[in-house]
Amino acid sequence: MHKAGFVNIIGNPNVGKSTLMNAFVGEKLSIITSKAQTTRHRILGIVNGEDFQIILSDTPGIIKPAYELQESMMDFVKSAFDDADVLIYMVEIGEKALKDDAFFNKITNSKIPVLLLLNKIDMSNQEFLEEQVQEWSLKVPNAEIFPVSALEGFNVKEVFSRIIEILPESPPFYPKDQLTDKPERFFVNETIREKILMHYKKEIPYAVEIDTEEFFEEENIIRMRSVIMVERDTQKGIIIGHKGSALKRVGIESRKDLEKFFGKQVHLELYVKVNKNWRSDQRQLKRFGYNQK
Ligand SMILES: Nc1nc2c(ncn2[C@@H]2O[C@H](COP(=O)(O)OP(=O)(O)O)[C@@H](O)[C@H]2O)c(=O)[nH]1
Ligand SMILES: [Mg+2]
Repeated sequence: MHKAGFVNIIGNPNVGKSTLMNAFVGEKLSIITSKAQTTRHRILGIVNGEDFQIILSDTPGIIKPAYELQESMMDFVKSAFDDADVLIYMVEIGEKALKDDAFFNKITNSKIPVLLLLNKIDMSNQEFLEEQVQEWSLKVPNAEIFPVSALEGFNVKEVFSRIIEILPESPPFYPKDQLTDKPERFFVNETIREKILMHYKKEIPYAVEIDTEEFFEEENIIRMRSVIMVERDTQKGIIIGHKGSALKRVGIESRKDLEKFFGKQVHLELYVKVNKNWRSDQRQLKRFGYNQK
């Protein structure tokens, strides 16, 4: 008997959704930072076994959209309800509730099995943990609750086993050697964006989109050229930094990560371009892989 299905991870920003997905897949498919809105897309991570295939989706954290890009991000979250066989609703220790009632009601009324993962328990104590489990079991009575630490891998295996139990009988949806639905260039873009989230402040990371124009694999090296797009001239200056030092750091750190990810030497050329208001431009958003409508 072969089991397969879709397991979709949703929750507030910054609760550890991407960390969990990477822990399951065993690869860094989703970038992780301590900032909200690190994840902008719905990313599939496929875990293959002899007699199962789990297709996980990592989604952006749930927010009230303020501009077109964020609306498209929330469409990715909505789509995660449509095809799920299992919903993972992730919350973190001490968190109150989803800020969005509509999403919250969808979870509590879900016909699909819901696993509520109470994450970051490495930062808690037993007493508070028990209190929290109690509280969540009242709030989401249709869920099975698992206290976990996605970062330290605590209880992650148990969740994994439970998912396999619940999954329907089905042939695989993807070839058994496939790890994700995203092309190689996507991971180049995301790696660079992670460094920008890490090293620049305030609105800068939110004004940035990456476009990898060239990805050319030779026998011993992969050559890439990527554009860092910003919305204004002043942002361009900040990205580049004094004598190019800030941009250089982004390049060096990205290249190191990409060499690890692809298992090959990487040559990465970066440049910065102003692209006014790309975040509110439907046509451009589409080109960058947002807007699924
Ligand atoms: N202490 C602790 N931190 C975690 C855990 N899981 C994730 N984090 C941290 O929480 C932050 C947000 O993680 P991320 O996976 O990007 O959250 P997402 O926005 O829900 O995808 C990062 O700084 C992670 O290192 C955990 O189990 N314990
Ligand atoms: Mg994320």
